[in-house]
Amino acid sequence: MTDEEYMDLALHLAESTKGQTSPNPSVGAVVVNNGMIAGMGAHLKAGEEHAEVHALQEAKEKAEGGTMYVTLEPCSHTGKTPPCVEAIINSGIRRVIIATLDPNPEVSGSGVEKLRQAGIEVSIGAGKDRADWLNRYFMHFMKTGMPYVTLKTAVSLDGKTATATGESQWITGGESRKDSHRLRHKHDAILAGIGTVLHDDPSLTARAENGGSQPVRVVLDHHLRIPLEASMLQDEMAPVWIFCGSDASEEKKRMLEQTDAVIYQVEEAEVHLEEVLTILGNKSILSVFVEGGSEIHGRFVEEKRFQEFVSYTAPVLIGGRFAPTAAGGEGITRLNEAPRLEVRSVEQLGSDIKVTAVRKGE
Ligand code: AOF
Ligand code: ZN
Repeated sequence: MTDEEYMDLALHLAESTKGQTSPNPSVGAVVVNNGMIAGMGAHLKAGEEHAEVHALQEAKEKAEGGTMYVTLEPCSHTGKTPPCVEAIINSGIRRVIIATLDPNPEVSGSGVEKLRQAGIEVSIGAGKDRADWLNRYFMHFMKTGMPYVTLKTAVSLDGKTATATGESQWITGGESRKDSHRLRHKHDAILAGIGTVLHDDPSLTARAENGGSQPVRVVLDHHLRIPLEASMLQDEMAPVWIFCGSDASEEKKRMLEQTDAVIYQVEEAEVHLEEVLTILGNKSILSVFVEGGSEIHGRFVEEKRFQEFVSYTAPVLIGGRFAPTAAGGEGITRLNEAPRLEVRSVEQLGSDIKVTAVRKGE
């Protein structure tokens, strides 16, 4: 197998753990000696062994003189686990092929430096685009301290998220819905506005076919209008964090706290996105999946506080001046100020079309 093929395998290992390692990145490693795979590993959970350590444990003495393919620069610091570079140096590995550097300020280049100082041949960049894409939430968070925001919408071919009377279930088909459950599992939090909660009573849980992790459910609710009977306050499936403004009722706050919901009350009457995202970042939420509705999406778009947009478009036409579109609110008035995106992928899911696009320069 070629270097590219071994790195491809390491990337596969890493990609398959997406959604379970946060706040750590997803990382895969493969140890090869004399054209044979001696060990493979992936980081499975924050606090547990890193990918390199798993791969070296499997390779044992066969690591000596071998090559390691790893999707992220090996760490050089002692976090919850000891530095991987030491384990690599002690194993006798001679060559390390790294897909991309670790932006964590505790590592960032020093992993490579330590390996080189120990006389190990290091090369960087094979599979970089895929490795950066895979860990885009982690990379963004490490650079900005803010969560990576994905806006998700399900629309008709004419861009409507509901009929003028508010009917929205279901515009897109089963395949799209399954896919969006997989996307929920990959994020640390799902965010919705109170309008959506009052209208749909969504559970906001991730129900992927084979299970998966449950993101925190975040609701923006200036005046604490969420009913105590809301599904998400009853099901105990995942934490519920509610952001409200300064004039929210103390009594309602207490009643909600009895349901185990966590209330974040901000100092102003309105809850601002920047504050919400800052608080979420401080709580180690690296990624937020915004599931609307239209007004909430409008705010994220107007403020340009998002990195990615995922749309599921169904071949149905709704029409109607008052039927909501993917992003409501006031909208952008000048076209030259509209956020421009770059399409990463277009897929057909059943009879729907999924488009994944990222903001330019992100
Ligand atoms: C690696 N291999 O598999 C992972 C790395 O608290 P710790 O010890 O788990 O360290 C977490 C940091 O280590 C994390 O922020 C990131 O910089 C790096 N993750 N590094 O060499 C791995 N998961
Ligand atoms: Zn490590």
